[in-house]
Amino acid sequence: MRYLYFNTHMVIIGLGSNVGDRSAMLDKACEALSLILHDMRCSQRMETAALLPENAPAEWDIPFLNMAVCGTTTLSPQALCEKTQHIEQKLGRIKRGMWGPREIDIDILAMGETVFVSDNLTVPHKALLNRDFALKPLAELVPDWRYPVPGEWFGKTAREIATQ
Ligand code: PH2
Ligand code: MG
Ligand code: MG
Repeated sequence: MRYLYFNTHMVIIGLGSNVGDRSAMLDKACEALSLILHDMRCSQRMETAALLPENAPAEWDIPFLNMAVCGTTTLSPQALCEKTQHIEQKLGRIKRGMWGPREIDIDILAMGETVFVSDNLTVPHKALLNRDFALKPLAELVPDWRYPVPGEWFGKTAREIATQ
């Protein structure tokens, strides 16, 4: 017997840029993501101060333009991550070390109720709860999404978490 089996996930992806023409970078990233996601929607864009490690060089302190997009996909977390990293490369992201300035950063913030943990990818994003520049656009797009990781925040909506 032949059959077809897949899960459709609602995915939220965070975008950030603080090098070069930030708006143009976000435009290009959104265009590329719209070819991967179904029914894609975009949040507003917001300028945010760079969150930096304590010993970061002063010249890394460049404001970001952040936003998020949401849509649906049947890709697995790993397969989606491979695609987003490929888009980063195609748009000319240069590696400058952890938290360094970046032409474009494309991070999977959440995939519906999925919890996925591996060496190089964690969904929901590890730092989501601590980062306003990710939480706010996410809450704008999917205010009723519920945090799926067991623990203190389990079951809380994006709206509730973002206004804490
Ligand atoms: N991304 C980082 C580190 N710091 N700061 C802001 N404001 N926005 C970001 O997207 C960001 C950051 C690492 O991914
Ligand atoms: Mg990031
Ligand atoms: Mg990243």
